[in-house]
Amino acid sequence: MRPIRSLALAATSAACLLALAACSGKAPEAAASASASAGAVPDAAGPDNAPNVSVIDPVVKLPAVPGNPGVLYFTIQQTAGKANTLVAVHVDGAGRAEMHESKTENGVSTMAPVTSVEFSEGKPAEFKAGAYHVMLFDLANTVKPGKNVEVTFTLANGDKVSTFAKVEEAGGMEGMMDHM
Ligand SMILES: [Cu+2]
Repeated sequence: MRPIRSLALAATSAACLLALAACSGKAPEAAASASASAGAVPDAAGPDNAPNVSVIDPVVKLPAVPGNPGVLYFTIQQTAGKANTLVAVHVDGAGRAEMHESKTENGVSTMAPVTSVEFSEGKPAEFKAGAYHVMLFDLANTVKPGKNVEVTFTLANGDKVSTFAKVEEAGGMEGMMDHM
């Protein structure tokens, strides 16, 4: 009989693989239907500033294993005006950036892409471990610890916010999984 500990470990890695598969795949139907503003096409030529909106503590966490996706954490907030919806994030040096939401049910962590995240005055959207996060695929090798990369946030109304995120190393195995 196998020790319980190795079984638990096996289960953990299976969940991890499943999560990674979800990351690289297409958005599940459930996630795609969640957004009311999914049909809104941001104006790419819109102004490069969203009034009253700011991004706090943006940080890119590199994957523990090169080639795996990295992750971007930040908080987006506003100080006045109508509620806003974040619909896209661009990170210099990442081939693709996807907004995801992590959930833990019955002790199993999963994540799925989301197309929009709302925030409003007094209700910032927090992108952090175990919650919303931005998954970064195809990271260029110029994205290194200690560097800053430009990050652009696009809102549903076409406004954009640009800032720089500092790049940090992942903390080993836990680092690789902590965005879940
Ligand atoms: Cu993810």
